[in-house]
Amino acid sequence: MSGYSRIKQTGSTKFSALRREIFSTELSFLMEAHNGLSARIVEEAGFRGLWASGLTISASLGLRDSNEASWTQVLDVLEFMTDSTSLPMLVDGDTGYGNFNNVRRLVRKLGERQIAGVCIEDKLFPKTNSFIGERQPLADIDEFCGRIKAGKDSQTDDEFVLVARVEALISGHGMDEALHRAEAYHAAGADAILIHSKRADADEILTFTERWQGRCPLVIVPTMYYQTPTEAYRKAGISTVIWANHNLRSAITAMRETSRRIHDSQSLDGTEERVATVKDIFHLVGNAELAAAEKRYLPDRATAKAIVLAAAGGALGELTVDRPKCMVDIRGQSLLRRLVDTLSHSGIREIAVVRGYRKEAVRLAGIQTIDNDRYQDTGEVYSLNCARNQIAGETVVVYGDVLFRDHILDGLLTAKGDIVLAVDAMNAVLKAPGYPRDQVSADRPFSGDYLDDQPVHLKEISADLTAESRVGEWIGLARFSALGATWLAEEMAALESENLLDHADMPLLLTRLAAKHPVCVYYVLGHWLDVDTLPDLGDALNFT
Ligand code: SPV
Ligand code: MG
Repeated sequence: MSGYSRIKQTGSTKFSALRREIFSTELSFLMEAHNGLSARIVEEAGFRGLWASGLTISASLGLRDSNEASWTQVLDVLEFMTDSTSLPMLVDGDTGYGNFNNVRRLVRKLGERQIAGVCIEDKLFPKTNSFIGERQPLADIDEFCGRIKAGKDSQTDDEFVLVARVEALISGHGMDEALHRAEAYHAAGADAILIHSKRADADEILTFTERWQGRCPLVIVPTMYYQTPTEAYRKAGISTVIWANHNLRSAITAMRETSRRIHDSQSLDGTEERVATVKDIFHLVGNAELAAAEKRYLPDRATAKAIVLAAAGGALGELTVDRPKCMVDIRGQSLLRRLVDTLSHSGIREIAVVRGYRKEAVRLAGIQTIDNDRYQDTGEVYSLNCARNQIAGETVVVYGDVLFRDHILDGLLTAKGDIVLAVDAMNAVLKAPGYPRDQVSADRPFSGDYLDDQPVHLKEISADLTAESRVGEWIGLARFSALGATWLAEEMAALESENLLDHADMPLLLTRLAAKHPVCVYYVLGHWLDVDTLPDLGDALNFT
């Protein structure tokens, strides 16, 4: 009985996909969505098209279906929706937000976003929902035909679908007026007619369909006559059914129940198994794609992990009575928190902190803790050995009481070598009285020459080097490649077999490594500090 030609579409754009649904010989279904997430859920359920409902988009913004949201605010929501699915979308364009001129701009902007079609209704701006009140005024037929023509003339794609919605039955103007209007809208260029009804049965819709005689596809919204079997629409030759608001309505029911239960029980018990999992959210928004993209685009060094040595007691008097040095507060943040932030900025997410003294005070989101319960009679290497299960793959080892600028770690992570130590070559440091214990001697001093990129190799770290042999101070930060990490583990095993593990310090360990393997020096000039004394703490306060 259909008079319009039911074209076989072969294109693969969203425009052609919606046109295919509207013009196909089968009954099609468009399911309501009101944001990106619900659009995804509609696609997941197997629907082939979306209805971007004016009522539910407004309601999800906490607004009435009365054009309270501006059309560009709606457009923003539509963009999220279309970006989050591959489905074509028929947009509820209400009255077109004004006259022909507003419709032109709306259709152009939808087309630019690959939004496949719009439905405009023959009422007046600002619109009122069809199910509110009686005898809402209708647009003048010729004026509305102008909106349709302007819309069709503005489409950016030949297959864009413009549906004209006839409100004559809803407004009590009768069947003849509805048919007369539909005919005029079809003649003005509408691709399809949405014939709306608010009766509890489908009688007037089926009568209209019979009298329409298939001049162009018919779209219906059976919200009020929901008990009619779908088969009746199929038999009548209706093109498309819109399930107009049921995702939002089901979400309201579920959210109300959940809020009430949690409010009343002051607990999540009994709720967890009734709601979607957090994992489900990750799945719906496509976290797997992001993880794959990270592998493709982020540098490999993002996988390095860090071991922070923070087991020793502090020597900062009052400040370290109830906590180790790394947890001393510096302008509202502990030293450890600042160190962890610096590590994270360089892409290091897996951070193990070896704690001992006042271990209960070492608490921080994003770290794993490892205990050295013998911290009182063991040294740094023993602590490091407590984390031996973490020493595999690229590993950064750092003292828990140092602070350094991001660029030092970034440079260390990209420096060549399987074991690389950050060494401060500042003259002032070299000449300081009471020169610190981690003095470094190497095969070449810092040259400062732009063209000098020859590797520098560690000879020794010790508290006791001659002024001539010192090239700098190890800042307490070292990087081991996967291979370097195996050398490190081997050397700790060697110390253990020689009964030296308990009391060895990092300078001894690194010096022994340098005797067997290349240990590279990465020179830095200041921009770091360690906190050993109260004056150091004063410096740290200024290190923002
Ligand atoms: C909508 O979903 O916003 C509609 C359909 O326009 S109805 O609410 O039935 O008018
Ligand atoms: Mg609407």
